[in-house]
Amino acid sequence: MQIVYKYRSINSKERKHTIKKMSLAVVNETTVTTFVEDMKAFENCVKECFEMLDVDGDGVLSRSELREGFCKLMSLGHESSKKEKIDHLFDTIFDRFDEDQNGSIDPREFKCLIRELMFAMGRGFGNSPVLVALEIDSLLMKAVEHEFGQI
Ligand SMILES: [Ca+2]
Ligand SMILES: [Ca+2]
Repeated sequence: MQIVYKYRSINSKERKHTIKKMSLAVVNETTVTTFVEDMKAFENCVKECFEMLDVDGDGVLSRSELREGFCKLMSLGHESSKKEKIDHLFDTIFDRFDEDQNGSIDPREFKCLIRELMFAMGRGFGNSPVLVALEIDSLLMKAVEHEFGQI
C-alpha cells in the first residue's frame, strides 16, 4: 500500500509571512557609540543602508527615497498619529544634512546624518539599559548585533 504525502511541503512563500520583523533588545548608550566608533563595521552598515535606500540606483538619495527608508532605519514604526511629527523631523533633518543644498543626499552626507542620529539616539538611552522593540533592518538592530559580535 502506498501512502501519498500530498500536503507535506509547505510553500516557502507562505512561510515568509509568518516571520516576525520585530525583535526585542536591550540597549544603552554604549551599544550605540561602540558601534559608531567601530569605523569598519559602521561604514559597512552605512553603505548597506545607502544602497538599500537608493531605489533608482543613481548614487544619491532623493527626498522621497530617504523618507521611504527613514522610519525603517530609525525603528520609528508606522503609527499614523506620529506621522506629522516624523514628517517635520524628517524635513529638518534632510535640509540640515543636505550640505550643498542640491536636494539630494550623497554617501558622505548620509554618513554624517546616520552618525549624528545614532549619537542622538544613544544619548536618549543614557547609561541604564533600555528594552526596545526593533525592526530587524533598523540601525539600532545593527548596533545590537555588533555588540554581540555578529557583525
Ligand atoms: Ca536615488
Ligand atoms: Ca547634497
